[in-house]
Amino acid sequence: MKKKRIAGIAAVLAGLVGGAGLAPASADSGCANNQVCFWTDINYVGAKYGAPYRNGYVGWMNDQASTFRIGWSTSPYHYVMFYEHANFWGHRFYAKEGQAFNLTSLAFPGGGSWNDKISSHDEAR
Ligand SMILES: [Ca+2]
Repeated sequence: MKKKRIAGIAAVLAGLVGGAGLAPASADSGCANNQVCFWTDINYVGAKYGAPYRNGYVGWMNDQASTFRIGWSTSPYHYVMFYEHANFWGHRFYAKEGQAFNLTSLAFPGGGSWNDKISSHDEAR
């Protein structure tokens, strides 16, 4: 029951920020300019979340992201720094516009992967 409710909220939010609507998740692997996009499962599957490069808290996507893609930048900032905790704190890594990763493939300091860990992200040069 709880799972169902969360999925419903996710779909509404995805529609608001990314225009994802109710299209099949696997058909929506893109990310708009100046946005960072996350999916709850690897390979762009599951619920999608999008936000501007600078985002102090990823909201309902907190500790749930398994894939990300960085949309192209139209500002002087062409990189995104991802953080373990909210408000740009904790372990971090950066990636460039246009890049996409399965977070299960990205090593986390001290062991494991970055899967289900990202809580905030910020623009960088
Ligand atoms: Ca986290």
